[in-house]
Amino acid sequence: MLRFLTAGESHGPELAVIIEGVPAGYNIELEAINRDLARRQKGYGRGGRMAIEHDQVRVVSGIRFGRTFGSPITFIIENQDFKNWEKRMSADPRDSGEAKPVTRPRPGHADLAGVLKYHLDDIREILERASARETAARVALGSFARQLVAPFDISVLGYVVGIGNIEAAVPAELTIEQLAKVTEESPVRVADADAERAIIAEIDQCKRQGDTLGGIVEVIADGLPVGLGSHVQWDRKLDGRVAHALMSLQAVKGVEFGKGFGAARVRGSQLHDEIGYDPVAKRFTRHSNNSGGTEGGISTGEPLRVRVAFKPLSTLMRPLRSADIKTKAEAVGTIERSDVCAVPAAAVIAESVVTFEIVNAFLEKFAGDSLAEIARNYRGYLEQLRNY
Ligand code: EPS
Repeated sequence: MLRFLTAGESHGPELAVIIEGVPAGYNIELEAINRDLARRQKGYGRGGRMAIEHDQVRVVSGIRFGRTFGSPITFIIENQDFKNWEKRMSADPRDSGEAKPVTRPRPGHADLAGVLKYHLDDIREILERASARETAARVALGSFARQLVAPFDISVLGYVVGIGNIEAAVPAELTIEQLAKVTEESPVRVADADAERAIIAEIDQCKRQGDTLGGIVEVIADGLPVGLGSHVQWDRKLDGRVAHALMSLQAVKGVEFGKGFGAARVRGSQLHDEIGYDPVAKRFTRHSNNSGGTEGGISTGEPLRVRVAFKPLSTLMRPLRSADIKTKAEAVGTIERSDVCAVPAAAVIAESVVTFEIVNAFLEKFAGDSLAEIARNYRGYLEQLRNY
């Protein structure tokens, strides 16, 4: 199984991700990772920072001549903005007088809980790491992980199904490839032109009013074999692992699979996905996918479908009431440069973390130290299913 850690502050010199447990023998296309990093930087409603950054991975370990060989992989992503922050984010104690401390916590951000917990007197030491800048490292990770299942025809896509109170329709007839193409062309990653116009107008209005917007993202994973994850232990359940990964993203407030909260409002007879058998394909089939692709924490072989709710960003240009951490006087939250709406980027980020969890469950099931061994285990399992 893969393990990873990210490191880096939003205005520090670079972000890093170390990935351990990587099998040998995979050709890795760094340009594909850079393409996903560029997708994360797009989206209507972002602030000035994205014009400064040009996220690209630099490999410092684990890839030789374009191929993995079992060693831990380290990717570095440079923060171009660091040159504007060198003194204020310096590791050198002699620069400590260079930065005015941030003392007015923003409601909704990690600011206040963070300084109290870590006993700090400058909110910057919390906000730098709490920042969603960290998600660039997670997208590099997810995009790398995607390449580990590319030989097995698994595809994962994240897109937007609503921003604020505007819902975007998802045409049912579209294949996942078509949906990917349509949403990639949309500045707000939706597949509904009317909703796109309304969302852009809403973002513009929010910007004028110094406010922010959240939204809902859907991630679909197609091509999963039945049997990823397990019912036998709490921390092996696939949906639990995916939910944990999604809840760990900045600004996430809710996660639901398939019918999700709606499942609680209908009768069992209206919900559960009835079972059939296709003798030609020699596989069990389902008449619906209300479960969202898992039963008992195990993939059913139907597409995994999960929705994620992102709250509106907590940095407001017309700030909310707060209290200064130094003087304890009434104040308003600090104004930092920020985005009005980052939900289109969040779709790429959610796609990345779901990809990572699926790949990890895949590598757990078909474990091997090399691509050749994993492919053999995968083919053998498919054969076993056909002969069941
Ligand atoms: C963020 C605030 C903004 C965003 C940032 C997340 O940063 P800055 O204050 O430098 O403008 O741009 O997002 C990114 C840097 C990114 O790469 O997505 C925050 O407070 O979370």
